[in-house]
Amino acid sequence: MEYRTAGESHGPALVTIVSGVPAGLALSSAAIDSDLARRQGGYGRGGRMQIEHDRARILSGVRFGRTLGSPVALEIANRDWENWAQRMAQEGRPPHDLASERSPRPGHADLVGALKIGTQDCRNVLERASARETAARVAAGAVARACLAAFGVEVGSYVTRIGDVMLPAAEVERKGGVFASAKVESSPVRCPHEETGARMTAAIDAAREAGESLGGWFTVTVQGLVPGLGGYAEAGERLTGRIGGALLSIPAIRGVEFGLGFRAGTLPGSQVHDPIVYREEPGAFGRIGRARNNAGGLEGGMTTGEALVVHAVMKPIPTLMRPLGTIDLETHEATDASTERSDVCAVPAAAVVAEAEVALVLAGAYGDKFGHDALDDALRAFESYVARIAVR
Ligand code: EPS
Repeated sequence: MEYRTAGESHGPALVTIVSGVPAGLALSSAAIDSDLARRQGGYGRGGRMQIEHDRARILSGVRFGRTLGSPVALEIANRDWENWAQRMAQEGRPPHDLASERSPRPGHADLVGALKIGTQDCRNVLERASARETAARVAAGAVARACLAAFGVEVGSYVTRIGDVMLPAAEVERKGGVFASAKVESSPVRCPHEETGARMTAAIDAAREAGESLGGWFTVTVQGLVPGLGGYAEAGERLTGRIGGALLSIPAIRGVEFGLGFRAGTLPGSQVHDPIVYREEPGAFGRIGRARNNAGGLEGGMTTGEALVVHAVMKPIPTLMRPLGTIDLETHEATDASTERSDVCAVPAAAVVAEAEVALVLAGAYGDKFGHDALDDALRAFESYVARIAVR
């Protein structure tokens, strides 16, 4: 499933067009809105989230509650637009002094973007580079999530680290890397371990107090994936690359690991690869399974039938209330980086965005294997495939 987005952070709206959506999928704006609300949550968000109440308006591709097989266009209005109508006007001249827009923030797209497009007004860059755009990605991802649900697939996420506060590895191992969604959704930082979550919120408070920002780590899990999605024969089919690339396209994401991750490079092969077993009790896709899931659900660029477990690291938000040094792009004098309203920590929100990105890749992989045209046809092809691999 492919998507594009458009829209500035303080423009009238964000839009997305999702293509590759099969016909016959039940889709309502309510399903999309619940994901948008999850993205808006999370302890450490800034004042903007008090203003916005993100809702998707379906503009195309749906009739009588079902998709038509045509592109699905979605619009999310920016409520804050009315406060920015002058500064973001599409006509006329800038009404204000641009000095405050000429101090690029280290870590944001401001400086390199301004050089790239030939402007000293960093707002021309930052309005689009802002992670506000990820609301549109989440809306697109909700369409993919609905499609995956038809194949019995469930996508979730949880936060494992904020700054120096970390979810104990023993907790993760105890749960096999997958937590009940109720535990996660009720945590203000999407951390399934209450005591660690409380320490994370305290770390965010301390960072806010110090004019700092914090990054962290999160994990996306996907359960119910049929073995054999993706492909080993062509570089572009490999889900490892497609999921990795999708996650790294999210602003501020700096690294991705699957399953055992970087530790796989520190252990001998016998401790890394997952023994193949023939189970007494058949699972959803037959008796062939794995004794463990160090691979994180991918082997040879394809799903193994085990849960997909993918980790990512987010760097701290670049807008600092005690700003780093920068230069004025016109005078070249040293100055402080601009300080506009922002988040202290957006790791919980980034985890929801990552769910959307992973869902889009996987819904596309189901379409590639079972057909993109009509959901019913794809489900029939899926059932016939499942019946074949189950008896082998
Ligand atoms: C965001 C909206 C933004 C920021 C944040 C994410 O709103 P505003 O800039 O109006 O305060 O809260 O943007 C960034 C972290 C960033 O680096 O650009 C959102 O909707 O997620």
